[in-house]
Amino acid sequence: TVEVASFGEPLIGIYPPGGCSIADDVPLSKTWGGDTSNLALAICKLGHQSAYISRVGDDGFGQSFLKLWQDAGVNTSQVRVDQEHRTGLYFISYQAGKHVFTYYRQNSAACWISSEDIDWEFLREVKVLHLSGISQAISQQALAVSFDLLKFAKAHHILVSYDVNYRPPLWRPDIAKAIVKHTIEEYVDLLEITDEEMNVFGWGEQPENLCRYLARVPNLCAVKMGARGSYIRQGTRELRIEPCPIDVVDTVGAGDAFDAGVIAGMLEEMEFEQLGRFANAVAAFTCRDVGPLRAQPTKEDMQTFLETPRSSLE
Ligand code: KDG
Repeated sequence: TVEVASFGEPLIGIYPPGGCSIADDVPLSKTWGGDTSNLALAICKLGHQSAYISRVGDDGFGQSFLKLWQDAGVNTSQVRVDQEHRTGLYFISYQAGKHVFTYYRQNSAACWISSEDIDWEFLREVKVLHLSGISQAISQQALAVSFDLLKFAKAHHILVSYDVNYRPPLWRPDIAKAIVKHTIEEYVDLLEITDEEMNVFGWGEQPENLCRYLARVPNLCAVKMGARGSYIRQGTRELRIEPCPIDVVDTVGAGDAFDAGVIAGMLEEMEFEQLGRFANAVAAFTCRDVGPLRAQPTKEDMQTFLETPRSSLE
């Protein structure tokens, strides 16, 4: 049976060599991306079963996504092929040491998702539903589907994992804030957010503040702080996790991998501290190669990584 259903938009990513911009005269490479697709793939690599809920275009990119998911073991029974709209794209530029995304995703196949696409009987069996702010921001249809999914999850005691993943080009800040707040307060059990996003939404930069703000504290709050590590809170327990000592090649997809670590940790009923360290390490491991997928760890990778003494990693 499928343990995790992930809902959102898969995106083909086109990127220049490290440190370059798409404006430079350089050859570009292709990767598969999209936060929730990255998550579904990471869940399988960590030894769990996932399904993806979306639409792809009837084009080479859509076909390559279906093949990618099927080869990795992601259940694609909830992915529809849309005959009229294309698979979305994004370009990655590196500017001043940061990556900047340029989207070609307006009116993409995933924007046209409908609640009628979904086999609700199938969904009843899953343990965790994962989605993000991006899944809600891409279109009115996707937003409506997100709330149908959230309501269904609540009614059937399916755990909801939600990554804020705020992308300013996709929606107006006031609308984003209202929807993200409403989603968190009403539906979310596992919340994943970055310290930057907390700041943008006015919840301060200290992770401790977020939990104070929330009316109904989700079961677990995880704050991703990039090179400063992460923070998790569950009930009255809290933990700051130091960054793992690794050589960072590329951080794209690290946040998605972190979420997969949190979900896998929950499924494996890891103890609070162990779960935090595990998610933090899954994210770090993913930064060791280019793009969101190449360095996603397996369960065995994680065992070795977490058992290796720090000094031999440095
Ligand atoms: O987390 C990585 C994603 O941001 C990337 O794959 C692209 O999903 C993406 C988005 O919409 O920004």
